[in-house]
Amino acid sequence: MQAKDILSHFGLSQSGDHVVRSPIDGAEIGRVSYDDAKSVDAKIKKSVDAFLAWRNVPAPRRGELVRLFGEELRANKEALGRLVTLEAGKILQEGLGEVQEMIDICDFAVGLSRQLYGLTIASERPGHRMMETWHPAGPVGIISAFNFPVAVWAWNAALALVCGDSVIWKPSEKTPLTALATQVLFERAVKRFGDAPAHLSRIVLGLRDTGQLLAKDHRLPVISATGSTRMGRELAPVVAARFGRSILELGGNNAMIVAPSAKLDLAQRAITFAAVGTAGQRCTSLRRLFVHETIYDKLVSSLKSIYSNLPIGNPLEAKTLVGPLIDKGAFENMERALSNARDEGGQIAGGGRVLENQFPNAFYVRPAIAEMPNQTATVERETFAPILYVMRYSKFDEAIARQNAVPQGLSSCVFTQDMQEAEKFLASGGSDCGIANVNIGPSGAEIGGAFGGEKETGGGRESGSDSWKAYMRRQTATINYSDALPLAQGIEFAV
Ligand code: UN1
Repeated sequence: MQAKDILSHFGLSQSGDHVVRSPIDGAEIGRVSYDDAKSVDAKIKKSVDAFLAWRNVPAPRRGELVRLFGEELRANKEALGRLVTLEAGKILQEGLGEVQEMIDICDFAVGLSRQLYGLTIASERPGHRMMETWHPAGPVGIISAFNFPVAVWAWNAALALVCGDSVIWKPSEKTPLTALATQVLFERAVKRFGDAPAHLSRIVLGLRDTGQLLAKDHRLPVISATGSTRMGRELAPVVAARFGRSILELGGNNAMIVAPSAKLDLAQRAITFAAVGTAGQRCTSLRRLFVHETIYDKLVSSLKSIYSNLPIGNPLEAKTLVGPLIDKGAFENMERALSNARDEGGQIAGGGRVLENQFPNAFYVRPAIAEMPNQTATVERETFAPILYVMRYSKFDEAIARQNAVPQGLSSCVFTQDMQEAEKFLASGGSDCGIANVNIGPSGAEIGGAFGGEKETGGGRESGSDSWKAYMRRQTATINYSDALPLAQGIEFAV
């Protein structure tokens, strides 16, 4: 199925002033029109109206809408997964996996719609009862990135919808078509549901300034934004200035420690998937590898041989494991990082553009391994490309300290069979990241856990566990069923 067929499968028009190009070959795959401040304002107004009606629908009934949406996703997994591949350039297996991640979060949210539990709290006063109730927060603004063009929206939207919120989505300007296709599936679910308010989910298209319009708007009490740390730094103060709540999922600089006892065959596979999968363009991609000095040569030489045989090419072809970078800017960033790493004493294997003749308007690269003398300034920065910085270590505690010594704090992992090391890694003095794994790579998290990280990663949590609480407002209620009016803290106030 070509882009044209997929777009007509979703009934999407192909007109508009802005051309959308596939990173696979640089060809035009669609056109869209951008919103302006006036249309964004009108859409936010409609989101507010939708919220006011939706918040009164019982939560399990709201779950039914998300269940129907999950059914639409199941029925269209292949088409939407392919569109993800065409528009974002990730291999088809990962495009399909992304849609599966949407389906999974829908299932999770349906269950959650019957479990929005609050606490009952013991009151210190006689004849009183205290309780905590979670109420819908309001319309939620969702700003998403190109690399997970639909799954990350779904993490937010599926939870927000069962929590009684409406959603308004600004997808990356690099991937608007997958967003529009998702919206079509959502509208089908709304139709089958019957009596949901109109405009429960809206899309606004545009560049950074469109995201800023959402960030600024006091009618959106929650803004969930995924992207670079630079983006978060611009956006968070704008939301904070109006006392809005941000859920931030920003840059990562994820590490793996490989200890002497590690099962190297598993570690190698985990490293390769995490470092070169999605062409190194996941926020959870593996970027830093700390290898114990006794196994360093063995592991690094086998990684180099795996890297030299990686199938790089068209992500729609089944044998491909590494697709293109998203655009020229991404390629230039990779080149710059490699040249800086070289200047800092790094030994680089791989890197550079490939398949230039076959795809002159696309940017395929050979993933790179950069053996670094230490954790230099370049290693401390997140470069959204398949570069793996490798360093040796001698003491486990020192490896943990170096892992933590970067500004970002998203994902981390250790490969070890030594229980003491594994437990140390997970203990309070261990990894400082939001995600810490043992004998699993840093990427490819399941939806059931809370997803996000600390420090420059932004501190937000999305997806599983109790992340849903960020989409609701908490109300503490105290009820007096006595005939007296005792004051808390024993205060006497006779009138
Ligand atoms: C992202 O790159 O923004 O854990 C999200 C993972 C995926 C999500 C990544 N489930 O790698």
